[in-house]
Amino acid sequence: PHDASASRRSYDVDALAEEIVEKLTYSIGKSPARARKYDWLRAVTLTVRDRIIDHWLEAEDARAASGGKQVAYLSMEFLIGRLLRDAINNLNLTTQVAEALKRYNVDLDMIELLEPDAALGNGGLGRLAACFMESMASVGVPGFGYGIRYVHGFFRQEIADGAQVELPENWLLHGNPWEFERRERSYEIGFGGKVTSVVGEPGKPPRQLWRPAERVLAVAYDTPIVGWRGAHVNTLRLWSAQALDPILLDAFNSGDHIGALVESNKAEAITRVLYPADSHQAGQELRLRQEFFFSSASLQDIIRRHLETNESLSNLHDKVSIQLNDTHPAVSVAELMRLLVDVHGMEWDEAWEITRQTFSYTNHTLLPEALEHWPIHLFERLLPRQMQIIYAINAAVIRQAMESKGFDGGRIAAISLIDENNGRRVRMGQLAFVGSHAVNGVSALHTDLMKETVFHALHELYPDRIQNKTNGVTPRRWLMEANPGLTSLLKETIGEGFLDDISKIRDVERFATDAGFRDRFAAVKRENKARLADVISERLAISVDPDALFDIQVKRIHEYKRQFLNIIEAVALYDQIRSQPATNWTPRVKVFAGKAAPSYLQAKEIIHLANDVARVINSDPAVRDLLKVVFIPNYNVSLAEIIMPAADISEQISTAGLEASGTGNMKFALNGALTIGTLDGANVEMRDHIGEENIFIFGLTASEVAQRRREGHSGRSVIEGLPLLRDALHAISSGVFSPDEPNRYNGLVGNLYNNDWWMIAADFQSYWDTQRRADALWADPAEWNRKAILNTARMSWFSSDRSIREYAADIWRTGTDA
Ligand code: 26Y
Repeated sequence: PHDASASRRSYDVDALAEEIVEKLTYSIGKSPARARKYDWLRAVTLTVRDRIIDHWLEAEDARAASGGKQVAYLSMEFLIGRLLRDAINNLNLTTQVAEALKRYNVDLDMIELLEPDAALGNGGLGRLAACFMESMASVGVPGFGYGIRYVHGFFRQEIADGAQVELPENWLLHGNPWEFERRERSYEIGFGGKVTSVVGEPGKPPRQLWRPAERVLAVAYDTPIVGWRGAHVNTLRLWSAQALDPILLDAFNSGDHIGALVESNKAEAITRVLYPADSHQAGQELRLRQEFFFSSASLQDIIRRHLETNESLSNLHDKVSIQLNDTHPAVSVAELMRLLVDVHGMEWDEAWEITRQTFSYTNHTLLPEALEHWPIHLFERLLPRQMQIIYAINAAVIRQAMESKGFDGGRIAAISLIDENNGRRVRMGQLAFVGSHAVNGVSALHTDLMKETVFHALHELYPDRIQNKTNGVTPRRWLMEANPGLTSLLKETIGEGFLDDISKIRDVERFATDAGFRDRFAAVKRENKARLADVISERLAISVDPDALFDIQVKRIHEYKRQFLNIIEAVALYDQIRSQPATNWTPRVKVFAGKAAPSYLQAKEIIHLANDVARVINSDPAVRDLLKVVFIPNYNVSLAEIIMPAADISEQISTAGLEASGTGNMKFALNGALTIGTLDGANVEMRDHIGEENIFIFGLTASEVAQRRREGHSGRSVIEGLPLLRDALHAISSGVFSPDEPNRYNGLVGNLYNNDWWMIAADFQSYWDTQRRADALWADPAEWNRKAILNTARMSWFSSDRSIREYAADIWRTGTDA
């Protein structure tokens, strides 16, 4: 491993202390005596940043000199969270910075908490992009992340009278010390207008020229991403939209003061706010503008950088690999073709070959409602030349399918880039697929299902294109930084090797039967639970007992993730505790957190129900603290860092076949929680690694779900045969938890009777039984802790370092350090 001392700036405490005050004085203009805590945060950030910059510039030089291949990771979302602790940890500076600050009576932990959470993403997909950026820098894959610099990230959630309220998020309010504006990296992005044919050289086809009606400027903001031990620094380049003319002076001078600003407002609207939906395509024009804006800017930047050191674009695919994070940047396929053919004069066939060799595409969902498709008329109006190119690609693909594989009728319709059934739409999944040399799913099960469902026909046409790349999470943020207690215990027990090579964490397996170690492991967990209990007490004024079983479900709220199933189980348990007070119930705290898309009404009802149920159960003296239900508002990366280490049970209970992978499941298990889950997404592979005796699996499998749906399953007969479930549902729908509006949950409950699309009724008994098995295990702490330790010991494969090495070897064909 590289050593951070290669840096020009000193790492010793005296130097750090001196420099922090220097920043305070000359960059912020405050004396230590007058500095407020935010000033200290800024001063520390700038001091740490300098140490990253040294490595950053070295990495840039090395990269330019080597002329090696780079990765461009294109993603609409980067859910990075706070950066200071991550940077300090990866530079191995934690003790020194804390020590330096102590000289001024400033507490590093307190300062770190002041940093705003960069929430430029919705959930799993955005957080995965952030873990991947960190892992690329840690394993030595030279790469750029390309995305959007949203002024407002994911909304802040408050709960008022039990219901979700969305408030604007403002992470840039106090400025962002991590970013560098790069005015020289600006590109024009067009929208609308016309395409004209220009007669070319003799013997050559006419060239198409796009004359956009509107143009905006994309300006780059760079954030350095430092890897473990400072070995590498990569760049996260986020684009901000600006008007070419900040003000229309003619309009202003003639008295139209508002009109003078219309264009700049319209331009800047593109990067103003993150769309908060992760499961339903809204189909709005602004979203398509965002997608094209950052795709085109990134491609123009990639081309410009390429031409700085290469003579032509004919070797582009040897020098850069572009990963499309879902279909959000899929318009890039058409835009790269336009740039190569129209702007740089390349022949179509060569351009197509280079395009396909350059792109690869990751699919993150099979849910039909989340697949992107754009109405032709909208696409054509906004991106007329790209639409022509898509038609041309489509014609070529269809011709090839007919000639080489004899496709006709249904299979042509299935592979077509144009959906003819729903008012003619461009299918972004098909575009990304045909424009890529590799297409991947994010868990083994998900990849298999991709081949069988959405991409069945395309898989038949291109049988070698789909491959699996199971997700992972970075152990730096999700173990070392989130769980310093466990990290110290591991260091003392198995040495420090696992910090550089997480697979060595397996060495702790042999301590699972060591009673002394088990007690220390349990003590760390208890401390982490006490920390979460403090947060719950501060934010909600609810007291929970750190010795109770902490049963936690945190993730976006969605019907398929089945928070409803979990809540019904809580209600049934409540019912049982009341009716059988003499039973030896396991004290449990059920914790929920997560945001609903603002327009997703059922998801919002589920949040409301969780809060209603919590209020009633927590205030019922008959429960005697045997059950508490807590909904913690405003789930984000920083809250997750507190929650993951504090769980005894991790709820991963999606309807089988619908959760592409999950990554929260990995964070929990790495921190020693036992999973209760379905055979869905990466849970399947987690079971294989952890051992089926150390994970609680329940419920229908993906193929059983598909079968039930084919048979027209409905919940009614199931519910009527299960009094426990029936009574719980009756309580919910009769207003026990919503006396102010007794019918509030009629719709939610009615859906289970009439349809049960998400198999909540179908899986209830199995879920209930499995929870009671967990209760029984809890009664044997030695055994529980043994299994928890085995979870931590056996999760290393789910490191994003492993995922990135697989991408690098099989898709990008770039090197890594190790
Ligand atoms: C098109 C728009 C509505 C949209 C926006 C965001 C559609 C989807 C998304 C985000 C999807 C997402 O976060 N998917 C999750 O990706 C994770 C990383 O691969 C998976 O672990 C997780 O199972 C999947 O739901």
